[in-house]
Amino acid sequence: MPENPAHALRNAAGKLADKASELLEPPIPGVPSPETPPIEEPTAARGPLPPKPDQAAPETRTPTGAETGAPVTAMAQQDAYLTTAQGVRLPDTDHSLKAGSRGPTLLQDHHLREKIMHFDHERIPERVVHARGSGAHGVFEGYGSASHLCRAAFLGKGVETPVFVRFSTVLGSRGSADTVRDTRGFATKFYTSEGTYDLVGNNMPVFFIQDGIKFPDVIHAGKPHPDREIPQAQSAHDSFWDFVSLHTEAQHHALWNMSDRGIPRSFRMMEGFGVHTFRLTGPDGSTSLVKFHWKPALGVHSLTWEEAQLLAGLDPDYHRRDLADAIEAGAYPQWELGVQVFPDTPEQMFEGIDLLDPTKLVPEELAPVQAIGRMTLTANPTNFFSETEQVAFHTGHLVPGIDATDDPLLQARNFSYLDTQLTRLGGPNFAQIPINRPHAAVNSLHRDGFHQDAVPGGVAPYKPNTLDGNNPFVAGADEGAYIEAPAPVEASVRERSAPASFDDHFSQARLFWRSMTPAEKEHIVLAYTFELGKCYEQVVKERQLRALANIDPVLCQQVATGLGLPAPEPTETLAATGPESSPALSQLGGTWPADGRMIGIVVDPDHGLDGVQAVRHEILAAGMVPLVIAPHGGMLEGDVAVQRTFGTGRSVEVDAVLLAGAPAPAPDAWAVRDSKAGAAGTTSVDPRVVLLLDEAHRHAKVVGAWGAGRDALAAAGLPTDDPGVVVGEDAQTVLGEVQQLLAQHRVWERFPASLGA
Ligand code: HDE
Repeated sequence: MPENPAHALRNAAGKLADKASELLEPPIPGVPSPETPPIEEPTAARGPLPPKPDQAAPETRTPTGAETGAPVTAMAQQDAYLTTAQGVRLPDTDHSLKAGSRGPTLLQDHHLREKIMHFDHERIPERVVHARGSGAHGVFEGYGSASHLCRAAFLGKGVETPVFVRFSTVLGSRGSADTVRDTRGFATKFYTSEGTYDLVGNNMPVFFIQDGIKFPDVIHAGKPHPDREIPQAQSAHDSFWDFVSLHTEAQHHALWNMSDRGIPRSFRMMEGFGVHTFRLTGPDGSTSLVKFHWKPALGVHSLTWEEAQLLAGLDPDYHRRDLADAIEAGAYPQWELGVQVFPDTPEQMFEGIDLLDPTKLVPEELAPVQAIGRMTLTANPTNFFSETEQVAFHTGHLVPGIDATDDPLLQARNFSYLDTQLTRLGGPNFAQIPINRPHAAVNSLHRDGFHQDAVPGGVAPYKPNTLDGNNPFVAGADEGAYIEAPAPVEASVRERSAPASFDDHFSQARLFWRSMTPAEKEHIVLAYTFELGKCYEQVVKERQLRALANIDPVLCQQVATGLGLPAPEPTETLAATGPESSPALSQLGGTWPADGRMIGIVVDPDHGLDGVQAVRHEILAAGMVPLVIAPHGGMLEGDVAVQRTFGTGRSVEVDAVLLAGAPAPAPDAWAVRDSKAGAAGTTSVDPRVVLLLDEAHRHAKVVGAWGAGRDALAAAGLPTDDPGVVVGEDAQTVLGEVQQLLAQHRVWERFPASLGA
């Protein structure tokens, strides 16, 4: 694992920590500035502050990919003084130029004009889908295990390739909440030595449609209703369910969205999938078909639906913050890239599954995922707009050895992703924006256009030529040329149709349902009942119930009961192709590292901080983040900073709760001030602590208590012998047990299920 530059730099510079105690432990993530700011406005001129140690920026390459050797700060602000965009120093930026201090503003005020002109044009169109996203820099290291399958250099053993990753939701606008129920985008840009490769995937292995021509339909159905423009960032509305109940090939993906996969705990805890089948070419020219998988080192984990809804209000940036904080704290997220490999046969089928149908997955039990490399995200962007907003992915950004297949959805994507950048990034030169610049030499014959950053030489931007010495030359395979795999195309006629193998819309949805554990099934029932319950039209609900009947009678019956409607009979044979179930589709049953998890510590400063300081150190040392929750803000004994008060904190922000005391109701524990306080005065412990414990328990989180903390448990009525409630004599022992339980993500025994396995 690479050294955490955040910690190294901070300790070396000694700038951040202005207290000796902070030097002894990693800092709490979320620091806004690389220096502790003074209380008064600084007046002595000095240069721009350096980026924060956890941040990286695009490499300083020329628009045509050459290394410049300049520091990344060369692309940021220069000099100590405020200037115009032309570099002219300015004496004042607070007053416009007026005819007298009370007179009208003068048209000649060049600074006012330029400042407001630029501000007026700060926005670019948000992405039509995946508008809400978060990015990070990292590195990919090839294992070499795919080198016989694929000649791409970046998959070679030990080859390290810089990457930029953008995670996203699909439906919401740029400012929408992170924790909505939706598919998540998982797009990776590999800056390889042979040109840029983009793997533009999702956190679900299947898609709503089999042909790209339906994409505007499914997105129009999922986006807010065009008349009132509600609801934002969700599928719980009539038009979405109207569409998917009519267009039943969408049922499999819709079921994934209704599962816990639709509400991830963290971007760091999501799988990624390339969805389509791709064709790889090996060094000997042989080809194979593959599906790409990203496997997270931390396992796949989700929020509960109630947590997701509360967080959408309490911390709409929950996933963005989690990713940035984890990287800042040195808990670098990691994934293994893997492939399922299939023979490249003329029919492009595997075990009866059509590999060109993006509504189908191949169960891992039939084709295991073989690891081919590892990605580690090591740095946050320096500037959101320049990097996360301006990054432009494209399924057609391929490198030698990786090729598209005839999946009709992928074919349409190969048109779309270039097209969209023309309006989003303002022209055809978006590859020259720093975050999009290749790390391989560029010598195209493209010229001019909006935002041309390169200065092309020569007089002959055409081929063949003699005036520029015939440069650039075409390459052969030996010189690294991208050569399409010569895949045969079946003799056929032009027609608007789909193959018969695309007609099966239910068998894999059924496979997914059957592969869920009882707790996961319960969550799916709740999700459908919630979403359909939000629909206005009864016919939409009835039609969707018909689709559920074709997936599973129990699922259909449970949702119908919740909606107060009769459960219809299936119209299709309830058969699953392939295995009865695929255990790999379930999220439960393993143990995983708890890196970057938030541990809430409830303290009672009036009665001493029993073991709190030591436990904070241990949590930080274990790569997790302590969150001290106290009756009031400020610094407590031993320089323990309060991060949340009972008034400002909420259980959903933490993965586990530690009770280091049993604080009495604080002075603000009045319903009129903080309605969370409810009926204050009914317990000896602050009612917000009782609520926090009630919620944490309800969401099957681990709760630990020692010393007086045990009284808080009693006040909340939590039995000490309940699963996942840890009681001990001292903080260390309790933390140890809590950490072990956290490895399963939740205390699943606390979710008894009514549905059988
Ligand atoms: Fe996309 N998709 N998509 N998509 N998609 C975009 O490209 C599109 C599809 C995915 O973080 C857009 O630059 C069409 C499947 C991700 O910047 C746009 C079709 C999958 C991202 C576009 C699909 C995806 C996008 C919007 C059907 C999963 C975010 C802005 C033919 C395998 C990338 C942009 C980022 C973004 C079109 C289907 C994933 C409009 C027409 C299937 C992760 O070009």
